[in-house]
Amino acid sequence: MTNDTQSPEMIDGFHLVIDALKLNGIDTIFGVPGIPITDLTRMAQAEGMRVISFRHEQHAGNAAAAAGFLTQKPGIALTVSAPGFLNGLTALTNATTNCFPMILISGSSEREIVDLQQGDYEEMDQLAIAKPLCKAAFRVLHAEDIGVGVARAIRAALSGRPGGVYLDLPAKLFAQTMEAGAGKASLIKVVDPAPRQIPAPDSVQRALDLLKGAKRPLILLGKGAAYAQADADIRALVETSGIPYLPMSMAKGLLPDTHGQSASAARSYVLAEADVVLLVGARLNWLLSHGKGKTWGGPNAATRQFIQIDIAPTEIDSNVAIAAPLIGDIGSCVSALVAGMGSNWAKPPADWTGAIYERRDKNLAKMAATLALSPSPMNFHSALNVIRNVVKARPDAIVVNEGANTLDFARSIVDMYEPRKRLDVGTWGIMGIGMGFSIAAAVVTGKPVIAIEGDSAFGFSGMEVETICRYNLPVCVIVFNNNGIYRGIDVNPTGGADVAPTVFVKNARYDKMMEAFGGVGAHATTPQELQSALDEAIRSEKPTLINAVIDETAGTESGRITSLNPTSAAKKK
Ligand code: ADP
Ligand code: TPW
Ligand code: MG
Repeated sequence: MTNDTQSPEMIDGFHLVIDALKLNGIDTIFGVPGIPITDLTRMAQAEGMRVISFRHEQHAGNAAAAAGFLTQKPGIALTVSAPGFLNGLTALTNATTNCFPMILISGSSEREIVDLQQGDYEEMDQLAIAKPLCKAAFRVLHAEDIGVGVARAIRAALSGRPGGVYLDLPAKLFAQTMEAGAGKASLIKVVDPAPRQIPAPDSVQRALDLLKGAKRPLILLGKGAAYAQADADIRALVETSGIPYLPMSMAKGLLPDTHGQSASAARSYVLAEADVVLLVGARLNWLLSHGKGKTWGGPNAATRQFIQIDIAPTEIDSNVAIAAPLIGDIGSCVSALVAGMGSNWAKPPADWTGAIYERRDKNLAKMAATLALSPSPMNFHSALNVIRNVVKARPDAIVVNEGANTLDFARSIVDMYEPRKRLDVGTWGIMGIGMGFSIAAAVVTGKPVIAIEGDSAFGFSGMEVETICRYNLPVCVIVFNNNGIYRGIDVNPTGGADVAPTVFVKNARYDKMMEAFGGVGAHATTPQELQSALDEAIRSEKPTLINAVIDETAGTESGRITSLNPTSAAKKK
């Protein structure tokens, strides 16, 4: 005999967080357990969420960011207080820099103790630290506010320019209880978190007028265009206008890199020569030489005009004057342009397109000749040629790419055929995204992942190969092993026992790391060996790491951005 039926059913903070996420269609958490969120990970799994546990929070954070980019839903990273939070913060800030939506949920210590700085377990004023480093930051103190907190975090991450949001959940919150019915009623299902933003008609007309008068127009597609999932509109824009286009690295594949209007292999020519440039979800930051200087020289340097499509109005004029800003979401802006072009839009002058495609085809022929060579040891080209062919045969595979030479060569050699299949170092050129991005790509798409990793780059997240094995993910990591950062040949000028700062242990066997956790390791010294190991990885979908031995002399300092290294003007006497 009990009176249970009379006592109201209760719900705790743990379950309110889980229910709030689930209510909003969020089904995966990337994190590292510990006080105070261990039970949150257990309960989330028990409630049917996918909980992917990492070895370090930075990689969980990177996974959340990549999941956000791929799905247009904020990826969720979950960390413990102070050190776990800080470990995740780099990823949150990187996501914000890349305009990827994610939410870093971190447990935190007791406010009363933290604020009086009385030395709590893992004490830190996390909200204050996160605030300047992400798009928005919130803290929830009462169980009945969890619904609002999660809703605000989702809306902040997704609306306007997407970005990273910090959600601070103090330990005490999880244990709080409230009546279950009231708890359920307090949750919010976010309606239309990324509303369409229709561009003003006069801004569309201004852009069309400018394009119409162009003699040497160019379209530049950025990763904002890839994120927007307006693939058909973008294709229509390119093909209706007939304008040559250049994809930024993560916009590769929006149209296949083999598309007739691609100007990728004539990049320096088109940037220097274009008279009207239409930017679609691409910022004029360092990756585009700030829209000025030698890269953008040529005869039209003084008169070149830019049209910029972006959802963030304050992006406009950030580096150079934008003659025709088009503010809105990419789908709405691009479809408005296409509608305005009508059915008999005049294609750009043939002397312009002809000159581009002639240069491009010449450069592609030159590259084909280089790719056909098979030097021993392998160089970047001969190894990447293998991957290039595999991706051509499996265009649905996702390519993750980091390093310096390994990044720059892969970006230009490995053609992409489908949208959002390439994930890389992004706006910061950050090392360490490799395994986190790979894990997220495999988890959210179920497709095979090929991670093309410099040996240094791989080291930043290498321990996560255990995570890849634990979840049996179809990830094939290819370490471009040239014994170091950029090259393996630097020597200590003093003749001392320490090696030079840029070189690693010679002839390291990264493949053994994967074998240690039950995955497949392969050691490849020729394109044939690389080919058969990669083919087998794609076929079997088993976690695989291929140690690809690359000529240690083949790379250059900082890959293609050597010029960003400061050089001293001081003369040695
Ligand atoms: P890339 O590095 O490829 O050049 P950036 O990250 O510099 O690209 O630029 C992406 C831009 O896309 C950002 O300015 C961002 O505000 C914008 N953006 C992101 N999503 C959308 C969207 N749905 N509609 C319009 N602009 C968007
Ligand atoms: C978080 C600086 C840029 S590229 C790179 C480093 C350390 C590694 C290049 O060597 P790798 O590639 O990967 O072996 P390769 O083919 O040229 O030999 N810390 C962070 N981010 C960056 N960008 C760096 C350091 C860097
Ligand atoms: Mg290297």
